[in-house]
Amino acid sequence: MPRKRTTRAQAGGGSAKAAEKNGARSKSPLPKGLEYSDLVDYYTRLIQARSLDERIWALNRQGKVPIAASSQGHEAAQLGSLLAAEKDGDCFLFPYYRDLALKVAAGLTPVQTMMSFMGKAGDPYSRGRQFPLQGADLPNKIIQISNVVAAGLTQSVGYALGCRMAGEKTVVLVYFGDGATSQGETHEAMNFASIHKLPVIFICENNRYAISTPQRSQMVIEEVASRAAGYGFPGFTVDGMDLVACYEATREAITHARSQGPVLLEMMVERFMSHTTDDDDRRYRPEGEVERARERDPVVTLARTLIEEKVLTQKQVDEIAAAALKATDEATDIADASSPPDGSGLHDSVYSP
Ligand SMILES: Cc1ncc(C[n+]2csc(CCOP(=O)(O)OP(=O)(O)O)c2C)c(N)n1
Ligand SMILES: [Mg+2]
Repeated sequence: MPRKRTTRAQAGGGSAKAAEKNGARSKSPLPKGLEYSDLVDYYTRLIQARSLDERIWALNRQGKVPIAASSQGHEAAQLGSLLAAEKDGDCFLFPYYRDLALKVAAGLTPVQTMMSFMGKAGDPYSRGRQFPLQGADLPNKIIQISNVVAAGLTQSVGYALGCRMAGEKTVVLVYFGDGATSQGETHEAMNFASIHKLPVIFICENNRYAISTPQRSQMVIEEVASRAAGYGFPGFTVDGMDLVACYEATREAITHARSQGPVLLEMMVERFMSHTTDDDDRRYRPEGEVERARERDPVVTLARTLIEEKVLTQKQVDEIAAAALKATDEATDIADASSPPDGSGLHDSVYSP
């Protein structure tokens, strides 16, 4: 059974220009195809996503956002894999409800994000008619039809088959949680994709919880990645708190998927917040668990490394945070002042045979 664990140190940056200006030097060489300017760019996207995520949680407590699932702690997995997909240039994404950072980094603007979470007509996914960020964002090559756990896996496999039939070389990345692997649809999707050698990368963001159910109550195996052997394709376990490791694993998986068929990547992440804004994880998580997990927060570790590597100064890191906060403030005000859907488009985008 192929397995891989990555322990390499992270590296990151602030703005591409800043990386050049500070004379970035590489203590630990970056993997193939990766430049410091990429890490600088993705660090900046990560900070924007985190800023929006934190604001959304606060707006829920003010009664302005009905419900939200946070990606805090999952960002390195989401952005590392996206970086590989963007560099490839021909990938399509099927995220799940916890992939706010992925969607923001893929091109969703702060204003569009806030429109969606506040249920306003400016939501590009469903025009404020569904759960936040649920529907499709085709300009950014994203489909997430529903929050039904594991439903995205079969849909993504069908999409990959469609691409194959159309003669396209697209690789599909589908994201899901550890709990989703207990669903029958996961088996159906993986088995079908393997039989037809479809170009699908199954990305499990394993935070070891399905709401309040811990992993040990979902499966007796330690690694979800080991399930791939049962379907006859490779599976790897990756440190999902390490953006570079996730980039590297996904880059290799894209090459494999396009030429030989599916890959399962299990990215070990930490869920910093409760399951959703409706949940209180203090009722079921051991005391201190989240605090310990936060020591591996990619926001902190990436900033620390890029400063140590002299890619950025502390001042530049602070400027990135300030710019993100400003964009979040402006987007909040714009979305707050805008209108909900007025009902006239009720039948738009609804399937009619
Ligand atoms: C088919 C189905 N069953 C149950 C639910 C309720 N539900 C929503 S999220 C969730 C837990 C999923 O956990 P996991 O897949 O590990 O993802 P995570 O939220 O941890 O990222 C459940 C049971 C659902 N949405 N769909
Ligand atoms: Mg989970």
